[in-house]
Amino acid sequence: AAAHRLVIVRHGESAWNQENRFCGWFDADLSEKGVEEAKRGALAIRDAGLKFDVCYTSVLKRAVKTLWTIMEGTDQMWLPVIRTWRLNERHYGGLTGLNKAETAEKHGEEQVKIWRRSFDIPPPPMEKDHPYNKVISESLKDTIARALPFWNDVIAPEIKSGKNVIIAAHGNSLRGIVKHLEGMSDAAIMELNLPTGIPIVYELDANLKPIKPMAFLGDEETVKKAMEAVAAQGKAKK
Ligand code: DG2
Repeated sequence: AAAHRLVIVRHGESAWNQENRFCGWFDADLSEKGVEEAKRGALAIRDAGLKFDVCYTSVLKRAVKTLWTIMEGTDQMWLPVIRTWRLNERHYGGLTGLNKAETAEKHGEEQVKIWRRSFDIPPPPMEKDHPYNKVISESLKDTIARALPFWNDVIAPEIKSGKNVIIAAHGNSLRGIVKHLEGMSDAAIMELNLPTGIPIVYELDANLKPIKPMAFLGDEETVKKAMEAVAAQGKAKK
């Protein structure tokens, strides 16, 4: 039997997910569809009867609002919420703001897949005159390096002490946590896309190793469609 349970959820669709633009640390809001996705996620958690003791999220509003929506929809508005930049999306550097399909047309789908999904290759750095000028960019590896200390020092001890935890964060910050939990290889993580707004439940043993594959909360059709949509983002428009 599972010793612990963990729920992770990628925020609902953001305005920039909708426009298919690399977002990273840009503080895009949820789109209308994203708000609906978050509400649907909340209902799935409510229907599964899941209760929490503490919530973790990033300092980006698409994740924070998704968490609020879940807290409201499950009648757990009283829960403590801890926000940290360590759970932020990975910084997309010079790609920030660019359209993903146009970038694939310009640089090729293979290159865009490497930028989006590879483990240790960061996107190009921002130019001095980049509209979102902060000269940083992070690979998934860099993202894990700053997210994992928070997991190890704060979240894991809480789970081990018996608390029910939910984390509302981002495609790539959560891919980092999933890679760590499941001990996935650098190659395997490349193929993993997380859908927006669909809660994922992990059953963990006493050492926080998953005893089963991740389980999506929601109807099968919704889950399948969402995963296909994320995978299609880096394909050039035909
Ligand atoms: C997306 C992920 O992050 O993009 O930064 O554009 O999860 O905050 O919407 P999120 C972004 P991909 O790695 O899927 O291109």
